[in-house]
Amino acid sequence: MVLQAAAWPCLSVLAQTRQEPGLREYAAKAGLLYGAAAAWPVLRDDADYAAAFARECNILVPENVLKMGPVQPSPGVFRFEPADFMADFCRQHNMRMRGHTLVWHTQMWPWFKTEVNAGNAKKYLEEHILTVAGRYRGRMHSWDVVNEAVHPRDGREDGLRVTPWLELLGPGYIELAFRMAHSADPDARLTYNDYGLDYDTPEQEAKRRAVLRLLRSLKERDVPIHAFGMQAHLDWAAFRNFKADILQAFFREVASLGLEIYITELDVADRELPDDIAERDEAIARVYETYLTAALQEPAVKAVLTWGLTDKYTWLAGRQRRPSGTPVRVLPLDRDFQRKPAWQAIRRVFLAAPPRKA
Ligand code: 9MR
Repeated sequence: MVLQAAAWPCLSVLAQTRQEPGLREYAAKAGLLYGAAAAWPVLRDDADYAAAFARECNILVPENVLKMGPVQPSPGVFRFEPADFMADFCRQHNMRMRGHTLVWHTQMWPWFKTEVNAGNAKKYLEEHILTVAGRYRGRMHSWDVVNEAVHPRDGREDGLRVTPWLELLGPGYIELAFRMAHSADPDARLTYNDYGLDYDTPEQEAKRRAVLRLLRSLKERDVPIHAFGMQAHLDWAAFRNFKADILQAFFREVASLGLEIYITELDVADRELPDDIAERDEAIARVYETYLTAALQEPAVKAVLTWGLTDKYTWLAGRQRRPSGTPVRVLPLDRDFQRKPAWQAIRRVFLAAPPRKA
């Protein structure tokens, strides 16, 4: 029988799958979870994308659909269909799910400014958390309860970011959110998640200190918090400021508080790299490998998630557009779902990682 040309791409994906297990298997062997942020409605509508998730990931996090605005577009009206779809997808493909995120100052309720005030903010926040975390009770591996609440540049002594929540409820909104999330889903590992903590610069050092101070104060008050989420949005050019021992010392301090650590939003911006694809892919892969090798020396690191799986769908396409206009190449799979040097780099790191208990 002569195969039609159109059948070949399909066969090559099949061959690739047969030959080489997905990252989820390499991660599992090391006692780790590997996964990625999933876009909606792409996961429902793009079968190749869905197949790539099933093949590569044993944990998935919705990129946007569980944030405050998307999930509660009007007061008391919740839109769960996209996240429900993802939860079913996870169950079908034997993967865990993370929730992102119950409290953030971005992608807020569109009705926030007209409805919420100092008198009702606590009630709205509590109801939101109880409803959203309650919906997935028992089904979430972990929840980003509060996202990006630290920002020393805002000038507060405690390093907290000045957000509408802080202004309406004071710094106690963080503790309140964790307590509500715990009562809504006692099995989920409750996580504080933040960015801008990767490099050896004075600004990031100040932020690391402020994050540690927040985590310590939550633990001291017996707040139910179980993990710290290190977003790890990296950038090839900025990576010259990376020092493995600084990262490891920070992780040691976080772990000494009894917290697990998840790498939650890893990607590597390629804006300042030349267009040549082989050169660019190698440079990006080196950043993945260097960063993850350092991170996984810390036994408290239990999960690695990239912020997207394929260059076809990544927030960096809009946010870090390349000067020449060529498409970004920042994630483990290319736009045709083929594995890139970054994928190989992650595989090597998982193979070499000191084994840990899952
Ligand atoms: O990837 C997300 C993008 O689609 C949204 O437009 C954006 C809104 O601010 O949020 C992006 O995800 C962010 C995540 O929720 C929190 N950490 C930073 C991520 C990248 O901006």
